[in-house]
Formats: sequence, C-alpha cells, structure tokens
Amino acid sequence: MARGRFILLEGCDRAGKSTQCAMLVAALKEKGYAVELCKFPERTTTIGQMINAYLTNAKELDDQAIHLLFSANRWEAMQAMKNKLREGVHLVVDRYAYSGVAFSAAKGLDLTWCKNPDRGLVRPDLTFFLDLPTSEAEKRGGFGEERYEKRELQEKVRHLFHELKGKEWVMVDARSSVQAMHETILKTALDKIQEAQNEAQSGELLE
Ligand code: Z5A
Ligand code: MG
Repeated sequence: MARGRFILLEGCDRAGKSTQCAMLVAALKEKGYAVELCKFPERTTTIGQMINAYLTNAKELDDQAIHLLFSANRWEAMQAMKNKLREGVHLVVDRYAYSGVAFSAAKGLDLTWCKNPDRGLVRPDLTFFLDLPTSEAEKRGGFGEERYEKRELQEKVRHLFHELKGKEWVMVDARSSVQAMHETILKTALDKIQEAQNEAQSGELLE
C-alpha cells in the first residue's frame, strides 16, 4: 500500500486556507480517498488551549514561550500523523511550521532560533502557498479579531513567508475566486496522490 500524502496549505491571513482545506478534503473523500484534516494550531489540546488564550488576548506570554508552545502543539500531533500516513491516509494540513517561523521571526526573534524546535517534524509532500496582499486580507471576514491581525505585522509575515518558500511550493493567488483556487489545488493534489500510487505499484513489481 502507498504511504498517504501530506498536503499542506500555508499562507497569509484570511487567504482562504481553512476554506480550501475543507473543500479539498470533501472532494478527495467524494472520489473515494481516505483523507483527514489536521489544523495548526490544534486548539483542543491542553497546549492548544494555552495558545488559544494567547491569541484571543486572554493571556500574556513571552514571545519565546508562545513560539515553543506552537511547536509543541505540532510535536504532540506527530505520532498520530505518522501512523495515519503509514496506513495510507492522506493528510490535508491547515498551517504548519512555516507559520510558526514566519510569525515569530516577524516579531523580531532570530530566524535560526525560530526554526530549531520544528526540526525533525514530518515533511510535507506538497505545499501550497496562498498569497494575499494585506490590503485584501483586511477586507475579509473576521480580520482584526485576534492578536496578530495587524497590518504592519502581517506585512512582515508575508515577506518572511516569501523568504522561507521552497522551490517546490505551489503558489496560489488568493485574490482568485474560491472555486478557481479549489480547482487548481485539487488538480495538483490529485497528481501528487497518483504519483504515490504509481510508485507503490512499481514497488510491488520489484518485490
Ligand atoms: N500561528 C503562529 O503564530 N504560529 C504557528 O505555529 C501557527 C500559527 C501554526 C491563528 O491561526 C494564528 O496563529 C495566526 C497565525 C498564528 N495568526 N494570525 N493572524 P489560525 O490558522 O487559527 O487562523 P484563522 O483564524 O483560521 O485565520 P486564517 O488562517 O488567517 O484564515 P484562512 O483560513 O486563511 O481563511 P478562511 O477562514 O478560509 O477565510 C477567511 C475569510 O475570507 C472568510 O470570510 C471567507 O469566506 C473569505 N474567503 C475565503 N476565500 C476567499 C476568496 N477566494 N475570495 C474572497 N473571500 C474569501
Ligand atoms: Mg484558517
């Protein structure tokens, strides 16, 4: 059996990551694939509740402390994610370590220091980056309710995301319609999943 594929959606605030993750999961399920959604921060765990209190301004924490909590929130999910991938389940992931590094570095923490706690996490097979100018993000629902939703910080975060981006990232213009973005993302994700199935089949022939 082919290992599941880890499909990550990263990007700017309000770029439509959660909307697109939900649509991708639904479309893959409809096509008969085993697929699950993971979201970071995962606010339901004990660590996630601390992160939620910080983001909603109910709790103050040092920049270093919240950075490590975001990373710990990924590490506490890692074994379960690896097991799913081994079982052949595809994971659609809403934000990951790139958000962790971009937001903390935008606040002024050292870039290498920011990267270190996430070293060793399972690597995505496919990363989409949903890019949206801050001026457009501000017009969208809910912007400004949480701690980081301020123009100057968002500009820095966007700049850092562009610095972090790998050559293999698939850039998606988040000014496009929800449907147009979905079609691009679904097609590319299906190609990646098909590639995995082909690899598994050629593996079987050699055994
Ligand atoms: N953070 C961090 O600091 N360190 C970390 O390690 C991690 C995260 C993992 C909360 O994240 C904060 O945590 C976030 C980064 C930081 N801080 N900020 N800012 P979150 O993932 O929980 O944030 P969120 O509340 O889900 O918001 P979001 O991710 O920024 O939004 P989104 O998922 O990209 O967008 P959406 O919810 O799908 O859509 C937003 C609105 O736009 C909604 O009204 C939609 O109907 C509309 N929308 C969506 N797509 C479109 C298109 N194509 N056109 C027009 N309108 C659209
Ligand atoms: Mg979201």
